[in-house]
Parts: sequence; structure tokens; C-alpha cells
Amino acid sequence: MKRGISILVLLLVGFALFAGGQKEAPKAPAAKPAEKQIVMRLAETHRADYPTTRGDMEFARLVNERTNGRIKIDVYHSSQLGEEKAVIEQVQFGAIDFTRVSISPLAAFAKHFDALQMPYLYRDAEHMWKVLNGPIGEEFLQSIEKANFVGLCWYDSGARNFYNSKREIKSPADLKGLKIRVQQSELMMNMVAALGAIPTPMPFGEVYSALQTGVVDGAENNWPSYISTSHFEVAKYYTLDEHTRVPEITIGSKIVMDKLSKEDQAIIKKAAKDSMPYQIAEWKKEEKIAEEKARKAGCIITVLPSNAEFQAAMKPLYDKLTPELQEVVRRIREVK
Ligand code: GTR
Repeated sequence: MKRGISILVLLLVGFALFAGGQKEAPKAPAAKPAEKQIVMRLAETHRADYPTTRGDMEFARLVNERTNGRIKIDVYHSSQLGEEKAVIEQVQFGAIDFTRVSISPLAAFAKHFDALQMPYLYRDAEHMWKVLNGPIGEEFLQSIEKANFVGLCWYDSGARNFYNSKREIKSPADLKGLKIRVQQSELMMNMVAALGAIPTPMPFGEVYSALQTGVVDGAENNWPSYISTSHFEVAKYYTLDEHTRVPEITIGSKIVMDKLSKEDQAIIKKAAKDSMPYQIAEWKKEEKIAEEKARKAGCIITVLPSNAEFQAAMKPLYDKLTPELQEVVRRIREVK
């Protein structure tokens, strides 16, 4: 009996030790659910090596770096996701997350953007950058929330000039009767009509063959676009009239952005702005390289002694603006 009790005691002590030991054992840390990577798409019309695309890549790189790879932005260049107008529509309803576009087609969705792209509005590039980097630029970025976009940043696009396959343009009279491709923008159609030419709006990607087959006689764009699209091969007369400076803009889909945390929204907004100096520097380099290429290719480049005649022809466009937009124009002109 005694023996029986001592065995029982031993068993109990053993169990107590075992149970106690169990209690002491370090707990394995609760497995943290792996953070899901967010993959987003940015649509760009230009080729991979164009300065706006380089800016897009820098924006994507900064977002990736600042979220430790948690947010990845894939840049779809060369219009892989469609032409600008169609892409803007898709960003508006959340099917594409971001796009970098010219504000010309954007103005079809937010009419007041016309005030930022009026012909001969800015004295020079420096004036435009003062406006875009100041309160007016910020107001415009914020203003497109109403149209379901988030305005992120501005990129450089230099000045636009006329070019054509027919003749040298020395004054508006030389443009008379020429069919000129414009961006899908009412303002740009009116501008070309005011100069006596026939405006033909069409997507960027269709312009080369339209020039080649004579559907249009000319178009208008900055040096880098004139070269990157090979338009210079089929329209060799290029006139430095610098009729517009049309800023480039990167926008996000409001529907998509609203689903992100406030912190992620802030990271994206800051990364876009921080990509600007890089894009602007790349732009300056590319402008020179493109101009050089056009000269080497034998393009006929017309330098105007003055663009006064072109400027005068644009007056009716200013008169047509609503009083609100005329006020914005006045404020822009006041920026010194
Ligand atoms: C370029 C601009 C493009 C596109 C194009 C056009 O200068 O960078 O986004 O708008 O002009 O003429 O369609």
C-alpha cells in the first residue's frame, strides 16, 4: 500500500513538473499575415525612352522605394493601354490607376484647363513654371477631384510649333487651307481655324500615317515629339512659332486612390512631385538632342523674326473664354 502511494506521489509530481514545464515553454510568435503587394498601372502614350516616360518611371521607382516594394506601379508606355482620350476615360472610372497626359485632351473632361493652355499665354518656360509651381498650379491639381481625378504633378513639354509637308510657314497666311492635325481638344481646333487652316483632331498614334498618306498636311508639336514619332520624315517644314506651352500632367483615379490608406495616398502624391525635377532635366536634354536630329536630317526650320501676327490671330480665342477663365488668365499673366 505504501509503495502504491509513493508511486502515485511520483506520478503526481511528474505530472506537475510536466505541466509546469509546458507553461514555461516560450510561446511561438503569432504568424503576421504577409503584406499584400499592391500592383498599379500607369498609362503613357510615349515610347519607353521619351522624357515623360522617364519621369513616370522615376515616380514608380520612388513609390516602390518608399513603400519597401509594397506598392508597385507598372508603366505601360507606347499607348499600350490606349490613346490619351480613351485612357483618361478609364482613369475616370477606375479601370486604369494613373496616366500621364497632355492637358489638351484632359480639358474635354475639365474645361477650365483651357485657361492653362491658351496660345501665347506664358512669356516663357520660366513664367509657366512659376504658375504651375505656385498657388494657381496647386488649385488646378486640386480642381479635378470633381471630375474624379487626383491631380499629382506637372511635367515639361516645351513649346509647340507647326510643321507640314507642303511649304515653309512664315506667317499665318501660309497656313491657309492646310489640313492640320490637332489634339482632341476644342480649343486647339479653334486655334488652328483662327489661323486660317483646317483643324483635324485625331489621336497621336494615327498622325504619322495621316501625314504620310496626305489625310493631313501638317501637325504641331514640340521637338522631342516631332522626332520620336518620325513625323520629321514626312513633314519637313518646321516653323518656330511657339504658339503654345501645354503642360503635361500626371493624374490618378480618385476611385482607386480613395481605397488606399491616407499614408499611401501621401506617399504617392509626394513621389509624383519629387519626380518632377528629374523629368524637367531630362526634357531639357532631349529638346536639344531632338532639335539637332531634325537639323541633321535636313528639315527646313523657319525662325520667325516675330510671332506678332500669330499672336494677334489668337485674340478671338481669349474673347471667347468665360469670365471665370478670363480671370484665371489675368492672374496667370500677373505672375512675375
Ligand atoms: C505630346 C504630348 C502627348 C500627346 C501628343 C499629341 O507633346 O506629350 O501627351 O498629347 O503631344 O499631340 O497628341
